[in-house]
Amino acid sequence: MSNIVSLQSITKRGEAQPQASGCSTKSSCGSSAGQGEMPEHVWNKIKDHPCYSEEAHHYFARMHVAVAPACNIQCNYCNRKYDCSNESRPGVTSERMTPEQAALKVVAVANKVPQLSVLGIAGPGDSMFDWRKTFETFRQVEKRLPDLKFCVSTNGLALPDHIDALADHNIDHVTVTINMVDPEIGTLIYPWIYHNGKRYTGLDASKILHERQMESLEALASKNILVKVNSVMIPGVNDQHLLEVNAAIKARGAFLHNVMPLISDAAHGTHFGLTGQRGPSAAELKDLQDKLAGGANLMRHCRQCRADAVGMLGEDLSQDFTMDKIDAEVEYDPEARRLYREVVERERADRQAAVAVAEDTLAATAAPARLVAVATKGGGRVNQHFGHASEFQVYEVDHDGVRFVGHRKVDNYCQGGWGDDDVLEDNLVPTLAGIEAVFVSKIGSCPKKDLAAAGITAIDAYPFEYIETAIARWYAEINGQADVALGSIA
Ligand code: CLF
Ligand code: SF4
Repeated sequence: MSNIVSLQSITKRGEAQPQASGCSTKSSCGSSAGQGEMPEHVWNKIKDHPCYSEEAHHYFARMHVAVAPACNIQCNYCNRKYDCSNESRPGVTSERMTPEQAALKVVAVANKVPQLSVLGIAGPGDSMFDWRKTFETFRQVEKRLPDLKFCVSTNGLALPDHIDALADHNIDHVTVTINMVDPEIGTLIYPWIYHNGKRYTGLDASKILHERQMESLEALASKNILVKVNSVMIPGVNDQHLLEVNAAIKARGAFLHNVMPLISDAAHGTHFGLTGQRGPSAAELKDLQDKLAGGANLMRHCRQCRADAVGMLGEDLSQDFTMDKIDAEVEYDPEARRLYREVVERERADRQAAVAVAEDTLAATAAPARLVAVATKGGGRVNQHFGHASEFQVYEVDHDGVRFVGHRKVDNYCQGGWGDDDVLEDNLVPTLAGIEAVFVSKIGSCPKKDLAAAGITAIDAYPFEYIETAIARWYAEINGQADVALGSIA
């Protein structure tokens, strides 16, 4: 079983052993600056939810249980696959399970992953079309772990029929995938839907889906259930249209808007993959997200999880918790999660103070914005070795502060103890395009030199410091403020 990252290992100075294995800071949706002006009751709902709060995703984990295989629509970007352990994208799962099995699995994960705060049901089909299994799973889990947050993700077609049941089960996080508010555009994304016992195609299908999605948003808002809208950005199909989607969902009370890039590959067997529809580049996605600033709050830290994802958002422990590895007699032990939460509360307060100091210092600079990447295992710190990173978190820094703007997945440079130059040249350098500096806890002299040759500066001078503090120090230094006094390692 993988070595689950503990907060102690995150905060400890010195490199830990390798593992086996969003929101803008200017918005009010749970930024790295914390609660801000957010009402207390909303903050309490999101502060430990890794998807609804960018800050929380440094500390807390989610898990999905794949109990809902049936779906009532066809999306051109979806092909639900089973027994697929090497792909990380929505709809993919290694195994389907019953609600009883799911409850056992949740207990097993909670005992091993103290960061766990949310149980989500995101398919592999549609959680609200397959509502019996979804609600039965929540009923079973609630009896064993009453403090876990529950969350569902749905296409919205069946959702209006289950609003009261969601409220009755205390489910206060619902994600609806909305890719259009113009049914003409919907015809390019949805070939058919199945509604009230009948199959619809073309414009009729898209109109019904659109009306049901809008009805859902209004009904959820009336029950004070927090709604996140996921939209898949499909270049040439709905990319610019997502500005209208953002306005429409904001008007109907959505709390967050998560624009995700289309994942398209012929090998996935999806309609878009087979017809050559491309996904957006990292730059195109960021450009659209920047245009959306000022509308509904944006989530930028989504990792497009599998239907059986387990762990912190940037990691996947799903293969450590397949049913064959779970003891049928497992009992829940709450102690590890309780202790972890105590440590997080202390750590959070410390980090927020450090971020405030960093922001004050940056306010005095007047240099252009820069994009940097950070290797982190969690805790909001620069705490991962360059060679062990399978993703980098991307931040933008200027006089307004340090803002999380996304992530880039990469292949591991370190392969069994050796650096792989081909991975560096063919994967890491192209993936880090546009990034000026990479913050790591440690890096060898060879990759450092090779990155420099590609125009990327590797920074290993701030191991285990808070991300914002490390970036602010570097930025102040390159802009001639070498004597800044920023918060240091806690
Ligand atoms: Fe799962 Fe979705 Fe709940 Fe999160 S995921 S049901 S809100 S607990 Fe999160 Fe995964 Fe992105 Fe979804 S990173 S795909 S946004
Ligand atoms: Fe696939 Fe979800 Fe679309 Fe259904 S709603 S076809 S499960 S992406």
